[in-house]
Formats: sequence, structure tokens, C-alpha cells
Amino acid sequence: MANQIYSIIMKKIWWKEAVIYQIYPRSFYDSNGDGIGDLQGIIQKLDYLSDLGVDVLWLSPIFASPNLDNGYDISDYRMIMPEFGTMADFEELLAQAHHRGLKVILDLVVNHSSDQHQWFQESRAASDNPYSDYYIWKDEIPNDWQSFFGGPAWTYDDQRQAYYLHLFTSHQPDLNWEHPALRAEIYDMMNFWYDKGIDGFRMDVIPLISKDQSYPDAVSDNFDQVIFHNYANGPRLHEYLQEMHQQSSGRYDVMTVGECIGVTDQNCMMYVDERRKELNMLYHFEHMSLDTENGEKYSRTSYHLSDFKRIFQKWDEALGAQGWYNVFLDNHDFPRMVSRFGDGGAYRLQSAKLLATMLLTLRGTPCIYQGSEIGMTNVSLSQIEEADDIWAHNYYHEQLAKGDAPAGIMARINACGRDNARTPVQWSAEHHAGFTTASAPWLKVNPNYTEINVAQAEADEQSILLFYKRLLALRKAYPTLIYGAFTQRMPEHESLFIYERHDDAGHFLVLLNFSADEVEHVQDISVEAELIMHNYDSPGAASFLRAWEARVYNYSVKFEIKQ
Ligand code: TEU
Ligand code: CA
Repeated sequence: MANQIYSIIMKKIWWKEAVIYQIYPRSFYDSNGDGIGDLQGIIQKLDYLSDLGVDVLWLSPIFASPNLDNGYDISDYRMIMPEFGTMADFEELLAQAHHRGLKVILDLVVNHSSDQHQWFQESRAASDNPYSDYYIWKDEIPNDWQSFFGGPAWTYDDQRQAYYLHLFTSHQPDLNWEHPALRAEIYDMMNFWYDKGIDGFRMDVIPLISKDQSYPDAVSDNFDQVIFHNYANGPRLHEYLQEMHQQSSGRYDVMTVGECIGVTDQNCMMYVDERRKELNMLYHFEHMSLDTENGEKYSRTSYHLSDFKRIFQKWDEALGAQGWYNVFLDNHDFPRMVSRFGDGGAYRLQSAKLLATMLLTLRGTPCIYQGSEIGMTNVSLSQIEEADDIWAHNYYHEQLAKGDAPAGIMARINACGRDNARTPVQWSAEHHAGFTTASAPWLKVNPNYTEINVAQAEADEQSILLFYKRLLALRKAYPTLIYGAFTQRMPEHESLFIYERHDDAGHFLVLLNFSADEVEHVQDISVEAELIMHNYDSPGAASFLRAWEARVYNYSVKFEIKQ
């Protein structure tokens, strides 16, 4: 078996062994009662995080920002957002995290800045000052590109009397990476944070930074195709990533994670082949658009489990021994994983544990999104005023103008929207889920906080939280779960996801039933196999898996499983 040799030649390194926990600071914990999560709030919860057993905290942007896109529109890359605290708070957070053995990575958002950034203010003022070329200016609109959040990607600026490119909102102008001074400025800024002691960066939409200078029209109506062919993987991208590695990240012992929108299993090695010295790892969006139509954000279609599994199989093969990636099932841009890939209703407990099992036993660095460790679910917003996300607002007004009924639009926003993941973390059954003492949090708390919250989970032997802790401990105990090869069984089955993780040091079998039906699994389980993780508290019939049942077996002796 070709992939069995991976574990022998694969380089062992801390960022492959780590588990990432993503914090969306605005919604994590509010320490000063203004309704907004903050850095001191994170500090107060560090013991909770270290007790959970994660290794790396990824903080979504904490820099100065007018917050049109909640920090993904940065107005000063070297300043902490005042709502979140001060530089002293950040330094304290870093020291306190390191003291507990937790690493901290920050969000690098350098495809675009905020239009409030001083660079853009200068750039729009004149075509002959030092910042004129920091952004992408054209006298005429060169193509039909559309922005991610709706509407054209080019906007006219009265001051400069030219059009500028913005792949996201018009308040997020794209930076001009062709300009050497801009690139030097970015590397310098990265080193400023590395010198403070941070442990790496997650890099926002990094494949988009190099643009085809001929600015051709969009290749297709399918937005995923446009991203792949027009926006991502530009002609000088890999030159920039290598330069960034040389000038910055490569000089430190840090991890770099690319948010690799528009990257497929065909070109992923260009980014993460360790011999190329670009990024350590990436995460892709293929399983995130499997259940959408034409890559359209607010659409939902059904999908086959076999296709879902095929994505994980093919990425595992593509990355081989020299590449590495992140496994994730939700983050701040997507619905909650239990509501989307599991069953957020009757089988919430079982399906959240099943998804946790998958997340933490595949080959790759797992990323847990805040709140998923207690099985937080999607929220239901009854009207657009309750939504915060600019994308949701834009979509709502676009659809309304097309004559769509508000109830239908809200249903799609509730199913697909980003606010689902952004409601405050549910800490307890107290007012506003114990997130804030303010009269109102910045975004509504999911009303199910009375049942789903950290305090409840900590007191409950059967909780999802405890299950995560056990799984995290298991990964630490058995390096096979990190470096071992991944081999699927019954890849065409439409309800079961069954795979082995194996190498010279160990052998595990993972059985997952992605359905509410009882399904025969046909695997011959050896009597010597030890059941080490199970999301039911009773054994059940040996050859069947119950609704959303998940099991992990450890083989103490080598054992061939019948196909
Ligand atoms: O996201 C890029 C982005 O638009 C995708 O994640 C998108 O949500 C996905 O393809 C599904 O349609 C990053 C950030 O994560 C996001 O929060 C920012 O709004 C965006 O970049 C702009 O910085
Ligand atoms: Ca606060």
C-alpha cells in the first residue's frame, strides 16, 4: 500500500501534532460588560482552553478596524482594536498563553485593507505620492468581476478620479502586491508580530494576492470557477509566498496556515510542499461547497456521503508525504457543523460526537471552532435587523430588489449564513449565556443557551465537551492518529464512513454512521480490538451501527480487515 510509507518518511514537527482552536474574539467572552468579547475575556478563559487540551489558539483579527467585516477590514496592522483592549492586554494574553503551553497565531489579512487605512487615504489622494501604487487603480473598468459579497468588484473614487479593485466590499480595497514597497511593508509588519513572540499566522484568502495584470473577464457564471481561474493562483503568487517565507516566516519557528480559497487537490502542493518553502499547511473549501449550487453562498442542495468522503480521500492522497493540511468542519464563515453535517435536533449529542471523532482522527491538523466543543447549533433570525453580517445584509437587499419574499430570504440566511457561527459562546444558563453583563450583546445569543452551555457540559458525564477532551487526549497518546496512513473501507457506502489509521506503531479503525438509521457495517471486528471511543454508553449489536453511532477501535495485534 503506497500510503503506508508516509509515516516512515514524513517529517515530524510540532505544528502537525497540534490541535488548533479558533477564537472569534468578538463573541468569545466579554470581560468589561460592553457587550463585546475582548482580550481580557480570552485571558480569563485560558484555563478552560488548556484544560480542554488544545495546543494553538488562532485569533480572528484583533487589529484596529471600522468593523464593516468584523476585523477583516484592517485600518492599522500594528494596533489592537480598542474594543478588544490594548497592546499591553495582548502581551499579557501571549505571556499567559505561553505560560500554559498554548501557542497563539494571528490572522494576516493582506489581500486587502480597510479603506480607512492611512495607506488608502494617501493613495486615493494623488497618483504621485509614495502610496499611490499601494492599491489597484484603473481609469476604466477593465472587466466584469463581481465582489464576493455581491455587486461589482470595481468602485469609482471621486478623489482619485479612478476605479479601484475590491474583491470583497467597496470598503476593502485590494492591496497591490506588484508594488515592491507594499510587499516590504507587509513583511516588516509580520516581523513586528513575530518579534513580539506570536507563533504564526493564519493567512486570509492568501491565494488571491497576485492578480493577472491583463484583468480578463470572468470565465464562467459559476463563482467557484471564477475564484479558481480568475481570482486565485495568480501569475506571481508563488514568487510572493517564497519571498514572504524568506523575508519573514522562514526566520522564525512558527506555523503558517493558508486559507486556500480557489485551491484544489491538483495544485495544493504548490503551496505546501515543504521543499518549496511557502506555507506549512492550508485549508480548502471543497467540502464547504459540496452542498451549494454553483458555489453560491446562500444555496443548499443535498449531497451524497460518498462524494463527501471522496473529497477527504483525494486530498489525503494529494498531500502525500510532503504536504499537510487543516481539517475543519466549520468556522466563522459557515453554519455550525452539527446543524450542517450532523443532526442539530434529535441526534445532536450523538452526531456532534461523531463529527468530533472524524475531525480528530483524520490525517491533518484539526481546527476546532469555538463553541463546537459543546455542540452549539445554528441560530434562527426572524428578521434581517437581527443579522450582523454584511454579506447577509447585501444578499437580503439584492434578493428583495429581485422580488423575493422576506421569509424565504431569511430561511436561506438562517441555513447558510455566517452569523450562525458568530453568536456569543454559551458559557452558562445565566442571562445572555454568561457571555456579557451588558443589557444586550453585540449579536443575539442563541436562545438554546439554557440547555447548551459550558457549565452544563462540565457537570455532565455524557457531554460533548468531555468527549472532545477524551479524543484530544487520545491523539496525544497515539501518534499513529497523527502520522499514520489513512485507508478507507467501503468508500461508496452512502451512510457509513469507515477508515483505518495505521503505521508501524499502531492500528486504529474508525466507524461512523452518518444517518439516523441502523446500518450494518460488515467489518469483522477482532476480539482483540479494544473499543476506545464510543458515543453510546451501551455496546449494541456487534455488526450494526445505531443512529449517528461513532466507534474507534484500537488493535493491539496486527489484524487484516476483510474488504
Ligand atoms: O473568507 C474568505 C471567503 O469569502 C470565504 O471564506 C467564503 O466565506 C467561502 O468561500 C464560502 O462562500 C475570509 C474570511 O474568513 C472572512 O471572514 C472575510 O470576510 C473574508 O475573507 C474577507 O477578508
Ligand atoms: Ca468587552
